[in-house]
Amino acid sequence: MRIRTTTRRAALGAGLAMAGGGLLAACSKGGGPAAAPTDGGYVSPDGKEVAAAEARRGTGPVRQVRLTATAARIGLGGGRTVATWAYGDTLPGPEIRVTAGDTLALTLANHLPEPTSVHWHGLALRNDMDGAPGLTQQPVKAGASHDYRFTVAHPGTYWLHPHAGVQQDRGLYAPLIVEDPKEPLSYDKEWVVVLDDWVDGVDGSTPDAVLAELSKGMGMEMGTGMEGMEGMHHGGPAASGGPSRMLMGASSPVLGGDAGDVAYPHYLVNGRVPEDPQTFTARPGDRIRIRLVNAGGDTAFRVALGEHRMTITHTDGFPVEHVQTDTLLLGMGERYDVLVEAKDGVFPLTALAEGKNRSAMAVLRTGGGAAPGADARPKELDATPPAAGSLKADRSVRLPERRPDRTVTLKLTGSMEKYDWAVNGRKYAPSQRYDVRAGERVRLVFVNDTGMWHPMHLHGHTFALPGGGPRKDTAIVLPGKRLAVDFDADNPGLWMLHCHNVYHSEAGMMTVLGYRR
Ligand SMILES: [Cu+2]
Repeated sequence: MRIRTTTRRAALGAGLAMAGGGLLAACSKGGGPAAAPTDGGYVSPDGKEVAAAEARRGTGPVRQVRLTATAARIGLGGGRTVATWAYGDTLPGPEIRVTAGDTLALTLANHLPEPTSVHWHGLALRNDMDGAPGLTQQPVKAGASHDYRFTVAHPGTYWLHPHAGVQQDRGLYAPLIVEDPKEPLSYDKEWVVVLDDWVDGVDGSTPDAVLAELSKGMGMEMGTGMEGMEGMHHGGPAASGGPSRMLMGASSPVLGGDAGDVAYPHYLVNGRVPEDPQTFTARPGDRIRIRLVNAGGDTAFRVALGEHRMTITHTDGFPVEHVQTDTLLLGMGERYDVLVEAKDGVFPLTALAEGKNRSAMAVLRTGGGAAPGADARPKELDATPPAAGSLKADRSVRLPERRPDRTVTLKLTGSMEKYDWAVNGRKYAPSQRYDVRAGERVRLVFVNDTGMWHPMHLHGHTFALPGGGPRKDTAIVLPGKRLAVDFDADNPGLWMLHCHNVYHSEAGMMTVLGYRR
């Protein structure tokens, strides 16, 4: 696959994207609407094609929201507090809830010491509101604010986070729930459950220090025989700040081997450690819709609710044919909605950090009894979670059969040893383009040439897994495997396509789909 490179660079060229403050000083203004180069024959994020696609979505009632990204001291429960960056002073950030068809008008105030943005994970929205600095907008500079305004087309469970460096692995994330004006499910209660792996502000660690440590690669440490030992930490200190967080030997059969790169000190459900969990109360017999979001940086979570079966109703916001399961696996960025019928008692909702032998927990309480311990491991976790590809899209959202007009092959490359994660051997540059044209049926073929799993995420579209499979925006690609997904190119612009392991994407496993004009 050929990569087109623009020959000229606009004010925000390849070298400036996602760079630090020194380079950003070269930008005339932060948060302005125009961003990417318009030469090279590609639809511009603020081009007329993007405006036309937005006009087709219509306009609904305007929902005004203000969000502040700021340094904050956050309690994780159990007396633990951390200095981090968050949306306001809560973790997760404040839930945003709108109805499909609404216009969301959100003003982001950046009180962080560095540039940021908001990306609306999973939304098929207008390209210039997608929040990819250096591609679809200027970075929102420290002290500046930025107005996002767009029509929210599809109901479902989504979330938001920055698309700048490894900021997402701090506390900068929040759920975005889009209600369906014609909701077909009936339920008594709804529980939004956001999962996270936590390192920021613990013993001096930051995600940036973790990235610096990982970026040095395992180098000489390879081949010492340590990689076979479960949960073994790398011996050396981090590049700057905190102890080593490199994880070696974390292994999971359902992830095809190596489970992750980072040994996090905490795993959280709705911002709390399992020793001091959130308790969700309901009555016995209540039907509860649980909306699960994996906001982690480097952790797949295996989730079960003790003594309950779950009925899977949606993944990545889109409905599926209902399937009962004991347990679920969520890669980073993935969402699942399930229905449960609450039994009488007190039950752990456990999120096992897959392959890392640690867990997060919340509690469902419908009756008396002692709360489960922090290390509760419901037996339902022992079941094999269904692969997303085994689910079927609900008929209402099934992608019609059609021969692809274009196939884009994306070889996932790199290794832990060199920490050189990339797509087709090329580290991310904002000038990269994989061409598509509006109106095409496009097939993306992910070929995982690495020894690790990668949750691959496409912005602005919800693709379909093969054989009438579920509609998703984030799909796990196992090591050594190939996954073909199809979508209709109906949302013009420049769209990020990347691994949702925040350390892999930041190392370079990220590229751009560009609509040709
Ligand atoms: Cu990856």
